[in-house]
Amino acid sequence: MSKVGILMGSKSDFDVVKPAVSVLKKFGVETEVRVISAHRTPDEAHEFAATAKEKGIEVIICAAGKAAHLGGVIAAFTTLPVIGLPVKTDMMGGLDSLLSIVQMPAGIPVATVGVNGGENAGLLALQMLAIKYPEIEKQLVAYKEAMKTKINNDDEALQAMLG
Ligand code: RP5
Repeated sequence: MSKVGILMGSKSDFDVVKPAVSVLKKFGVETEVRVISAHRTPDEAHEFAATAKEKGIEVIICAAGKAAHLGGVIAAFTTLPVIGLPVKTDMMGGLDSLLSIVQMPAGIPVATVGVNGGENAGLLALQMLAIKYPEIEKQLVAYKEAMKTKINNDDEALQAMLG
């Protein structure tokens, strides 16, 4: 059974994290969801990253806001893929979080989704897992097919409305 670690720098990030947890659960992937901060609980961040692989975690999502160093710090201590999820902030609309996460120095990549992009963080983790798990790949194909149907139906309805 595949497993994804989902970390957030503060409990206040949880609303942004929820869609990632939901989509992973929907696809039958186990999650370990934790509040761990790069700055406030650095020892726990190190411990989590250093032991994630032996606990069966295959991808780690890190949500953080402001000076959002969680993803980078976790990526420093593991070879597992890390997905950064920037959290929207009052002061700068999340641009601070986005740049803190995406602008990693060469050698420590953090795959970064958009500001408050919780669902995409979950889906990207699923796409990574799908390389190894055919049952996840199958569900992703169905997910994309459903999306396509919805957009085509919306387009048809719009054409009908506009005459
Ligand atoms: C970051 O600071 C957290 O990821 C959060 O987005 C932000 C604010 O944290 P709180 O002050 O709400 O705990 O570390």
